[in-house]
Amino acid sequence: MNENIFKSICHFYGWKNAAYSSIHSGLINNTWKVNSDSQEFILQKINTNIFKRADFIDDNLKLLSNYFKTHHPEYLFTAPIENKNAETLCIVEDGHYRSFNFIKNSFTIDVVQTPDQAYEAAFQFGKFTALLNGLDANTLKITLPDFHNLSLRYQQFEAAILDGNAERIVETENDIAFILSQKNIVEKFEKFIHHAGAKQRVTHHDTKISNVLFDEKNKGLCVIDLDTIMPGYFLSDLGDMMRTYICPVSEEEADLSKVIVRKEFLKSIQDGYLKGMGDELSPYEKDNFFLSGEVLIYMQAIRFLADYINNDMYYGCKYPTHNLVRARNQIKLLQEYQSAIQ
Ligand code: GN1
Ligand code: MG
Repeated sequence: MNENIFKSICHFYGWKNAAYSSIHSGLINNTWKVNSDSQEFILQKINTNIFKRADFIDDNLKLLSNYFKTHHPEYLFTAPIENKNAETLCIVEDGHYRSFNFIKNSFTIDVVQTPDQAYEAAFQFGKFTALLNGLDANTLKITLPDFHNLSLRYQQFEAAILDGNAERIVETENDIAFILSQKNIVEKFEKFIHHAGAKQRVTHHDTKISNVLFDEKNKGLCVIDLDTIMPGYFLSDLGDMMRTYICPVSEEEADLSKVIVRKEFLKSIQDGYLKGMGDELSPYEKDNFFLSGEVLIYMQAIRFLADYINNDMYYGCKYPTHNLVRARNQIKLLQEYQSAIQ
């Protein structure tokens, strides 16, 4: 980060003697840990190429924070901190920043190693939605329109294979054919969302394991990374947990023989999520429990492959075939998942 920018941020928050170090996590926003007069903070720059309305994120977090304060004051909600003018969004020359108190003795993990961790995380995400069941989800602002709209993602993919990088389209012929062959998942998704038994609730939309804080006893504390909280279906949160907890390696893994499904983790996610959600899910939603993983893994495969074909405009890449590796990883995971839930 540029020193003058950091100075402006310190001025905004009133931080003295502050130093920062980068935290490499997440594909979209930049994150740092800040030490100021022996207090610790998390600082984040919002990627406004993707989140066009940083103010919507800020409004949502205020709404949620107030709701929790009134209805569940014991819940640890990691709202952005205020400066002395009660502002939570710090706008400086190069963009929008916000900061959070660092929760002492908490930690995050990048890969789920034990079924207990999967249980704890699933419980936390279920509990988060359940605690907010008295809040009308439609009062939240839409920070990313159509974020988990699989039909739209599919259409964007169709556009990519028409107009994208021609060489890459040829190179990924087999991957494209596989994605097209699975279009029935889009149909199942459409049927689901139009059914009276499917409900929109306050949904996190990014339930990967690094978005859960754990305490020293390895118990889940709360969920973080709250920018994509919007009205949504349970498919999103449960499905992204399936996508990211059941496999011993992450979406970055290029060795596809390592992309397998650990069935005992499926069970832990199921138990933790249902415990956290209490009586929330309808019988129809429960009947579609495992559709969640199919929809989310498929959507992520589509997004990575479309991004590769579109010359890595969204996710960026650290090496030329990075998004192709990610897409193939997710395609393999989808195949493994489909066999596991048979
Ligand atoms: C992005 O930035 P990060 O890692 O929290 C993406 C998610 C994807 C994820 C894949 C706003 O999340 O939808 O599942 O990458 N977030 C956005 O790693 O596109
Ligand atoms: Mg995120």
